[in-house]
Amino acid sequence: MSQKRVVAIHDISCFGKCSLTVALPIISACGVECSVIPTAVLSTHTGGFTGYTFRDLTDDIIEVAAHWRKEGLTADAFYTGYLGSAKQAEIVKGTIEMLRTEESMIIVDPAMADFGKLYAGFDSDFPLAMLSLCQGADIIVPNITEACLLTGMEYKEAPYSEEYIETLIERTALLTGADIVLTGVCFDDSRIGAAIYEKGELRYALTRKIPVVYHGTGDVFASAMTGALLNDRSLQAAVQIAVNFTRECIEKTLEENPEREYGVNFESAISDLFKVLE
Ligand code: PXL
Repeated sequence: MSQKRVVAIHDISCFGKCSLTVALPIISACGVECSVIPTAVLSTHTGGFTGYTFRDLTDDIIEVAAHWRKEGLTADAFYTGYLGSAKQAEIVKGTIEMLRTEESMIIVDPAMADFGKLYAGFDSDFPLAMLSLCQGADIIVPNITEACLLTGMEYKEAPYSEEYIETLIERTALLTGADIVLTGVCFDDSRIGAAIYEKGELRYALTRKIPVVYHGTGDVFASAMTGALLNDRSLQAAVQIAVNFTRECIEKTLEENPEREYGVNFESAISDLFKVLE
């Protein structure tokens, strides 16, 4: 079997582990080639830092895609994350349509918000552009806030009722036509994880809850899930692998107690991810 390839389309945050600096090592550790299309370069991520630089790379995306097309380069999966603007989301949608094959899997993490709020720097028109990108995806990986922004449903804080999660995930599925992996699902103080809505069926992949919040865990989760999917795991199995791996990264971080703005210590857990997929 030939090696699989993912094209990861995210920003580079030069400091603070998230987006491409997380997707590249994690997908590589899964034995999958990770080509990249950087969407922007920031000096740090935007959560917990102020005064960060932001260089938009929208024009480069168009040139990279044009060159790849000429060379006939494609991939088994396209995996998008943080995008710099509504216009860029539209261009990324066109780029994927141009480069994909019929078999390519499209995974969209609509990384734009958390804790009930859009990330700094996004305008209120951004969720609509992200919705359009999600509508071309096979699988989307929103957190609760992002699913609320996509559907217009009211954001609530955890713990959730099963009814709230079911309604939110069903509406997200109906609106996007994609399979949904909803993260940050938690019904009580002891467990947390993801809800999976696949071909009309709802399931859960939960683990024990560590009562801390770290930046970048959404990217760790979605990257591990992508790596597991390209290792031919079912969606349910890939999500459970990613849930367990994310919890392990949080545990390693907590043990060493570094500054939370820097992201989680996925490096200490990555060999376990590798072993699970062997
Ligand atoms: O982890 C998502 C993410 C990615 N990239 C940048 C971010 C964030 C979240 O805040 O700021 C630049």
